[in-house]
Amino acid sequence: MALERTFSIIKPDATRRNLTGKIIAKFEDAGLRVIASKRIHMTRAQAEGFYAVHKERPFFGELVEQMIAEPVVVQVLEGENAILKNREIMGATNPANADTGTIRKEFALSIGENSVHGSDAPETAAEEIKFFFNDDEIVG
Ligand code: DAT
Ligand code: MG
Repeated sequence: MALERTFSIIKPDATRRNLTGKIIAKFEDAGLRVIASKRIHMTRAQAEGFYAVHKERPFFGELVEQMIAEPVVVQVLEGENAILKNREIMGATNPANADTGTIRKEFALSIGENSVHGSDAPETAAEEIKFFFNDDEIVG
């Protein structure tokens, strides 16, 4: 399979606890390369736009509040089968269901404060990368 790109966010619950390096190490150890990275404090409009697919869900308000509470680190990860591989490294959405060794098992506080976001499919990966990065910020 050719190299693939996916989009990742290290969420506020993780940046607040200074876990950025430990999380990036998990990506790198699994063979994913960080080819774009920046620390930003998301605006409410950005968080609402990014998570628009969830806007009818009961947890939407809480999700937006959590995403804008502290800075985040947005990244593009590249590697073989990067989208699926990243989802495996992240673990299940609810940390109670996440496998041993995954980021969410080790670090997540709850289903909402679950430390990382990762794209779920090629189409969403492309959209999410574009949402936060210009082409010249990505150095593959
Ligand atoms: P994932 O982040 O694993 O792709 P998702 O796309 O279903 O999960 O949901 C996006 C985020 O919304 C998730 O990371 C945390 C939050 N969320 C999802 N389900 C939730 C729930 N039942 N209660 C609170 N927050 C939830
Ligand atoms: Mg999702």
